[in-house]
Amino acid sequence: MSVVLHHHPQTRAANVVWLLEEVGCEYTLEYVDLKTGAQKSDTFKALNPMGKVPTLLDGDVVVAEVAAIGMYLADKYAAGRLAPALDAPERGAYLRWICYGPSVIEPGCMAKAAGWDFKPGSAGWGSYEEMLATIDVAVGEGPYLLGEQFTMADMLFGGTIGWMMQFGMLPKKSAWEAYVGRLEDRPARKKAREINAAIAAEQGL
Ligand SMILES: N[C@@H](CCC(=O)N[C@@H](CS)C(=O)NCC(=O)O)C(=O)O
Repeated sequence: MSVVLHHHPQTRAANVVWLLEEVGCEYTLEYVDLKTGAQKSDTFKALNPMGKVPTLLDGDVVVAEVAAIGMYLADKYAAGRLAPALDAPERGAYLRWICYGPSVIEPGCMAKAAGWDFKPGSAGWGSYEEMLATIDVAVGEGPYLLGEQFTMADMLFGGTIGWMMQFGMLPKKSAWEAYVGRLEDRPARKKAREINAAIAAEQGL
């Protein structure tokens, strides 16, 4: 088995277990003990100099950053099913919403929560209010970001807004909760939760 996810069940890596379950490739999980600082060891930093999980290995290929891991897995193991074809018109929206999570929602929510002083016109994540309006457009009528087709973009974008609503960094709008609820109901999502919970229990977390 060549796919190995360097993982901790109480981090962003937990979401990657869901991505792997949806993609359906074989994989193993390698527990990274954040408490002992294993993520900052020389061995781990040789894979990911940021010293962060998730970090995924597929044979000799190393992929870090949740969004990159999701795009990689969908293109390699679920092309046409979880990722639109390279020449499909849906590819534009697909890539846009995948990038929107880490490049706008995450820093935008962090800036708001931490009370950062910045110029929205100069910061890549812009104003919080415009971000909320854009999330409204993305979620739209649903059921998924691309309409009827569930894709990797839903796991990445939906995972991010679900997490942010849970931690009070985004408002709990009913349309957004209904969208995230549809994602939570997916069997692969439920299986990933069980896997993460079992590892957390095993590790005494
Ligand atoms: N931008 C990264 C963020 C990864 C990240 O922040 N991971 C955290 C856990 S959620 C981590 O490994 N923290 C341990 C540390 O920095 O020491 C991604 O999207 O994968």
